[in-house]
Amino acid sequence: MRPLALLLLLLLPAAAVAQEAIKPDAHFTRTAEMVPMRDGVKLYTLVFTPKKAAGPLPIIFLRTPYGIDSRPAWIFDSYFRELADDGYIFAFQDIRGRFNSGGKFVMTRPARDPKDPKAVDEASDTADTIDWMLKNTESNGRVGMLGVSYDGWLTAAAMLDPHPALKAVSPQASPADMFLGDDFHHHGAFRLSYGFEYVAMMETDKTNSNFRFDRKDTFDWYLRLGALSNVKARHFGDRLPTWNDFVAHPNYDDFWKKQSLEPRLTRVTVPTLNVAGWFDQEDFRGPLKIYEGLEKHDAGGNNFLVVGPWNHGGWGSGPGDKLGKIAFDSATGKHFRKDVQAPFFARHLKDRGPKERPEALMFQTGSNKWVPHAAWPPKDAATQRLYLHAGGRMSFDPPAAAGHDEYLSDPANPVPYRPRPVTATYPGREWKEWMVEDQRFTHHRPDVLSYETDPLTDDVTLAGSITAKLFAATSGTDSDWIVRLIDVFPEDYPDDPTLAGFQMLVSGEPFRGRFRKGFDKPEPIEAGKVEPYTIDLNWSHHCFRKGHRIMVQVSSSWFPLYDRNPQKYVPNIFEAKDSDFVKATQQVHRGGKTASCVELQVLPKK
Ligand code: PG9
Repeated sequence: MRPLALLLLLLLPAAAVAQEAIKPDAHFTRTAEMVPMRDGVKLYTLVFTPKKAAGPLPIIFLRTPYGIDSRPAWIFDSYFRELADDGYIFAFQDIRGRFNSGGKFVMTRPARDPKDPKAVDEASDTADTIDWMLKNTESNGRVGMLGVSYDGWLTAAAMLDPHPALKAVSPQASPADMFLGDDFHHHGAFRLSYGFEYVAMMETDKTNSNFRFDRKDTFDWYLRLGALSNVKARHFGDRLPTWNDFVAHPNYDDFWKKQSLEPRLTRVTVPTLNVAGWFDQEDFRGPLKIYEGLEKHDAGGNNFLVVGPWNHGGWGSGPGDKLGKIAFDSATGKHFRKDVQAPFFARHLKDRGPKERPEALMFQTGSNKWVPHAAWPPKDAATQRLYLHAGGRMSFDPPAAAGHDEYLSDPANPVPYRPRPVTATYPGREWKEWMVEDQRFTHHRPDVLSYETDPLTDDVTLAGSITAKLFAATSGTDSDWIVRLIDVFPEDYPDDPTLAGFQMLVSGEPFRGRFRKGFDKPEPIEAGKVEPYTIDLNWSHHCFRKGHRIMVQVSSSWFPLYDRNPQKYVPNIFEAKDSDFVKATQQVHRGGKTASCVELQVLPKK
């Protein structure tokens, strides 16, 4: 920059340098339409066409169940800012049965029967709307779709059965399978607080309505609620269809299998940018499984993955330089929106910008850097086992002798998943940040086993899957096993003294013991019998720095994130009675033929 220009810039008031806000009414011509679908139902759709468009533009299309009228006010200055600067027609739609649209809402509606010409689903509604937009807007004939979570799932549904004009998609934080992972269950354990509060929000009426708790601490509220059978009796009756489905389908039956995206990931239809956040409290497994499923069919090299240090949708607004107390040393969200998301759509909808992009652009937590990978998981990552030892120790060497540790799991006093008070999910900030809470609040609870390594003498960098292999026994006839992998910061931490000794959650997952032979085959556990349990803790790209310790915590409840296991086998936990909940003595075995461990995919040392 020339010295005079630099001087002028320095003299300008800060506000004048800041980006000019996009005012939807000033920048765009807005039209509101009721767009007819093939079955006659009409969907409320807003179209924003830039007033200063030089020629036909592509369309960016977002569909949502959360109401579109309030979106434009904020989205053009955050999630869509760089796209708006590039120039697109933007279309937003309330899906069937929500807000101003007609028809009936069905939670994550299964794909339609292709043999039934009258059938509709989210892909057909998308296709009918794209048809309408091609006829009613001055577009260049190309459409891109993106969205976070439910909006991401709608994008994925459209991608699996695409309209020919759909040329690029970015499903972001989309659930893939609601029984195995994502919003409603993880490995068969029911996500109580989220499932309850989300269903109340979505199905009480056509708009978003938050459940009114009469206690600030929902930990206490859910504990007083007791057995899940009390939900209908005291609160929902039979009014909320998705709650009725939870009760009617406690196992991985066709109801769940039919709505899973995983069996349908058999071809890459259009260039696909999959996006996930390492600290996503709702849908982390989904986007990874969508990427992994599509990748098996990606001969054309059109399927990509980006994972950043974000909570659910955290890349959509703000700088993304921090989450809770954990700093990331750069504006990761801004970088994603400007240098990844906008160029992806510009390439496929406008033939502009670089053709090449990394197969997997992964933010390495712990070392705080973006790492482009040619394959994910990287080919040189090798499996290493961290074994549980006596005295709360953990090591890459197996123990010399066998033994076990035990604790009493009491459903009347479950382990909280975040420090109390556990405020309601909606609205609230705490839900968005609990995954970066210091895990010391459960360390040394008598019903939580903790194992940790010595301080590491070198960095240990995970790149790929984490799998806990527990050998465990219960005095009950059903049991949950929850495993958390934790990065323990050094006690002397001059980089940020407030993080001295901090226990940072890298990954955590439950496993409902009754499903050890298959999620569709629940079976009682034989009391006292040591059995193997394999718990998938998903992918990670975390660097445990030299001087840190690796910790594992094992427990049998994580409440009210997950419902409590009665610990006595009942055919359907949603119909359990309060009297079915019993204490159980839990054993975790180590060494010998029952050496519990965590398998980690680790990068070779540099
Ligand atoms: N996690 C939410 C969700 C997605 C899909 C189905 C049910 C819930 C969301 O944030 O949209």
